[in-house]
Amino acid sequence: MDTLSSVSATQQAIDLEWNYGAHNYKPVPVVLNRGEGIFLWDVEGKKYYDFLSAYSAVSQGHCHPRIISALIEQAQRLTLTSRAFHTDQLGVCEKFLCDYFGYDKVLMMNSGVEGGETALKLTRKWAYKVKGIPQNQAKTVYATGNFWGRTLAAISSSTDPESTNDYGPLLPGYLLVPYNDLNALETVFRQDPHIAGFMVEPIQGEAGVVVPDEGYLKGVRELCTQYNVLFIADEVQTGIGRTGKRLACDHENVKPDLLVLGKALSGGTMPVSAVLANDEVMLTIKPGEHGSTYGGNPLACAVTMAALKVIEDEKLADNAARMGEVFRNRMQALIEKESLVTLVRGKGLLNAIVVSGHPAYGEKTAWEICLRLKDRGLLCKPTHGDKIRFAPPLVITEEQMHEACDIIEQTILAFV
Ligand code: IF1
Repeated sequence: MDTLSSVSATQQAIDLEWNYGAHNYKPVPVVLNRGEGIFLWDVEGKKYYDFLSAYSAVSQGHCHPRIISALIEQAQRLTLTSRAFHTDQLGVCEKFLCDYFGYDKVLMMNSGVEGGETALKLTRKWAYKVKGIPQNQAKTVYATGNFWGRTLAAISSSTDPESTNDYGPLLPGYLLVPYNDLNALETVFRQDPHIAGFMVEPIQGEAGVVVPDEGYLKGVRELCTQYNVLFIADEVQTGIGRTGKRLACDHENVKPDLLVLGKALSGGTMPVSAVLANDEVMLTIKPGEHGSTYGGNPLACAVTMAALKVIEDEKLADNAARMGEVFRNRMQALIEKESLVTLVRGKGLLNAIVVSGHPAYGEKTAWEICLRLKDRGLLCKPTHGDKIRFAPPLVITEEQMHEACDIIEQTILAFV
């Protein structure tokens, strides 16, 4: 056994995780201990561009001063009471969210998947109490390639064996249609009168930043209205400025019946999620029929309001739109240099490149590229084999974007 002094701080930390933590992740081998804005530092003091933003949860930048001061101020006063009692923060935050996104009411939860589960439960309640679907016959539709979390309800709609293998039996009452296919969606709506809702990501994140055709979201809205099916937009990853608009649905001016938010809702401080809907849907859940110990806690409310004010005051959606253009243009130039990059796609600062397999690395090429990017000071992670997602905090400047793209370009062109 090496003495601790001969093992780097990085390796020590990695060994501790390996020896005492579940092996449910394969992280990039870097150990981080500080974040500020778009930058992260590791335990060896090395600085990195963060091009993952904790999967779009740190859109306002690491440790944003306004959000952190809201966190500290509230944490020194009151953090949690449970919903057994009222607090001075919840109603203020609920009104803020409803005014900001334009809905009658909001139900606050914690993780993004709890937001999805809450939307599913609201949809079932609405199915039986409003639409009049017979008890236990309500169905919800999802798109192939969907990802909305790791609970059994979430993986029950998954088409990724890695998410579902050995976790059966899965939840019944689910139907799948191909993503970005309005004909398939209408067919299933027409064939089955017991459909209560269609939950869909406006851009599929985990599937590799799959952007649907222009008009897809508008078509979903029209079909859901026509067939009296709730349009549930999972904007946990695409929402809150990430795609260059307040919500990804805003690119087509469509308003979902249920809006699911998470991640950047709290600016990367703590898990906060929310489902927004109008009264016909939201009031189908009565007292005692749903909830969570930490749901809508005063600390979550304080950071949520600060996090959204930062998005608005710093015009981060507009910046995401502009910096996303810069990024995609730089990647397009790489494609034209006949490099390993075969495709770039995305909206705002939710982008991905597709890389061809290098003879020496095959399907591990994307992973190897990420390791070399790390060595050159940029952190990102592949998704589904040959795609690398690039999603920096929305506060990135044009100069920083070019610096980061220089690193990506040098790494790709030097990849032999
Ligand atoms: C992990 C993926 C991204 C999400 C959408 C709901 C949730 C997520 C569109 C649930 C969460 C996270 C989960 C996280 C990695 C990350 C992820 F790679 F897993 F798929 F972003 F694409 N809807 N996505 O993307 O939110 O319960 O996690 O708060 O599981 O490692 P959550």
